[in-house]
Amino acid sequence: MVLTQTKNAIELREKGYTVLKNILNPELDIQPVINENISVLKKLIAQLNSEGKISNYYDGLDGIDLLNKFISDTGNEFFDYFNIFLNFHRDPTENDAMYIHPSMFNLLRNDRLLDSLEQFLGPDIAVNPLHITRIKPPQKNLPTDVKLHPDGSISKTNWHQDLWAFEDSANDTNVITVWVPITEANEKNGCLVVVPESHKLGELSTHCAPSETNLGFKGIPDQIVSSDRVTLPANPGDIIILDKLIQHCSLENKSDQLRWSYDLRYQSAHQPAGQGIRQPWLARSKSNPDSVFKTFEEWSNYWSAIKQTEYDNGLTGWTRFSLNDPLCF
Ligand SMILES: O=C(O)CCC(=O)C(=O)O
Repeated sequence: MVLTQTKNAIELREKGYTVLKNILNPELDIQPVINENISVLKKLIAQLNSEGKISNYYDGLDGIDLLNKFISDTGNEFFDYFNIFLNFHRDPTENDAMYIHPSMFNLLRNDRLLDSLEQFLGPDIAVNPLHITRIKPPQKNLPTDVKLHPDGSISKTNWHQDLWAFEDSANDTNVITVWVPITEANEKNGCLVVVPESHKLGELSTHCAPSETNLGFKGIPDQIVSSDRVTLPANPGDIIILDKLIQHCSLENKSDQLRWSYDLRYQSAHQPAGQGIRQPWLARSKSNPDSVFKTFEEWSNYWSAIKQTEYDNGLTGWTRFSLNDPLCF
């Protein structure tokens, strides 16, 4: 398939990233996601109090302030309730939480978003199941263990290339990261940083695994990342597209505000997702419109089936660490 050679498509190919301004409508597309997360959070707070797991009703706090305080207090303990990723770092259990709610399904197949992605992927667009929530309170408010071992979900994200999180089968898949800010992201509160053109090396750099002495996601050692680094501030409504091989990270949140984003992944349809048994699902198809997920129930059932299969069969991780690299010790 020949893709349109737009300015952004050329920039993505040449630099490994491109920023698209004002794609989403903050009121129509983003506010519903915020509202829904807050209502999920309020129910969770009531539930955790009734189960005796926390003893704080957060009276007097609402909206993003409530989310900020809750994540600051609880760290990653209950983060999965907000995560659009089903964690595979441990044996799956029946109780594993994930954020499966209608506003997220609506965001994933938002027409304004998909229209803007056709220039990179063509008219048949599938959602790759590797999508992640980042809700990052000010670093100074985080629990000490998170400060010491950033995990990327609620604290800074270390250097990495996204292909690291895919199986070999996806090496040739046309998959892109679509980074969607829910709150403003800037240099103070922890925006993305990229090394332009680092995708052109065409291969994975050393990625260090967490160890007993150094927990959390370690990624590419800072000393082998080029100093030619570009920060990418973004506003709600903008999206940032990343090549699967570009080296990138995010800065620490040194502000007093919450920094919140989603990194979604989309791919050309009918190519391997590289995510174990998790298959891509069609968000848009001009050639086969009947096979597109149209309802929230389809998406919810898709994740229930994945969860059940992984629960029944167990899981092996597929991230690609350079286990014996001396830089990692
Ligand atoms: O938002 C972040 O902290 C990191 C996002 C990221 O690594 C990605 O989009 O691949």
